[in-house]
Amino acid sequence: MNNKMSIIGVPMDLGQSRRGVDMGPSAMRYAGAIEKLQELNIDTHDLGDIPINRPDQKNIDNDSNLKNLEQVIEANEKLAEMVDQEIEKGQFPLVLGGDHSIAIGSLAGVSKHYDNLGVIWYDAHGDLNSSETSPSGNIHGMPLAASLGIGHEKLTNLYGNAPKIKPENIVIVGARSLDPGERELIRERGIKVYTMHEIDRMGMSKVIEETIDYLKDRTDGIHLSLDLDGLDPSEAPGVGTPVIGGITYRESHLAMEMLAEAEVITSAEFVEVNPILDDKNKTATVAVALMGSLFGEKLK
Ligand code: 6HN
Ligand code: MN
Ligand code: MN
Ligand code: MN
Repeated sequence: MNNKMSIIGVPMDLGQSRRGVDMGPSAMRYAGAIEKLQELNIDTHDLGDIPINRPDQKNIDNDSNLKNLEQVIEANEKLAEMVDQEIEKGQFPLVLGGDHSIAIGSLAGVSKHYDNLGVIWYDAHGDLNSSETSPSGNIHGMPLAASLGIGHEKLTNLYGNAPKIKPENIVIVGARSLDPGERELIRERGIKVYTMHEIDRMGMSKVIEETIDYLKDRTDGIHLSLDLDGLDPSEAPGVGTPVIGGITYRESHLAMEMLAEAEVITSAEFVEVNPILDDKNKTATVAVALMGSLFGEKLK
């Protein structure tokens, strides 16, 4: 793996409705993210947090029903540019969220450097809604769709023309809460999904083995987008949209170790850590432990 890493914090909570997820980057730094990476002899540069402009008041786009659209776009443009620049300099970008709407910016920046970017979407949700299908108007439920070129034009064409990624280059792991519009899209576009049912039946080991086999030949880089709500809320309670019956910490640890061994991940983000909803920073601590596994703790 690339041994030079740039950490970019995105204290964003405008892509959903629960306050506190803007403190995710601080919570993960407090839990020792930077020290963990340095212990692994990774040359780590913490670039700090991207400034987020808050709207003065409740802010719902008249035409599309999207919440805080302008602010989410502005922050994601900054993030995309930073991610793009860091990769250009030869750095591995590690983005700390913030709600999952920031994946729009991460993927827009990363995709500048790949013709066939692969994406592992580790999440209880598909995040495949558009303004038409969204039950909430929350942009954090839309980043994967936006990156595919589906949804509001200002989100799909953010920092470069749509689409940023191809449906056949995506693998969703951990899904257990999919809205009707998301299910339709998954069927229509043939997106590969390992739901909790498959994880239960096959075991995480086989799921990740297949994921790597599937993505390895067809892609030229793989972005890991890890939403902490992919894990079970008993082990990662500090998330805004928990769903019971999730992935265990051990399964996640194994998944990260297998990805480390295969040396396939070229960029990553850890999102949806909300310390206000957490139990003694447990979720940020889990996130940092998983970073350790992903970046080769066992291999050193
Ligand atoms: N996340 N599918 C729901 C929605 O509002 O669109 C939940 C989305 C959750 C998004 O956890 O990143
Ligand atoms: Mn998500
Ligand atoms: Mn989620
Ligand atoms: Mn281990």
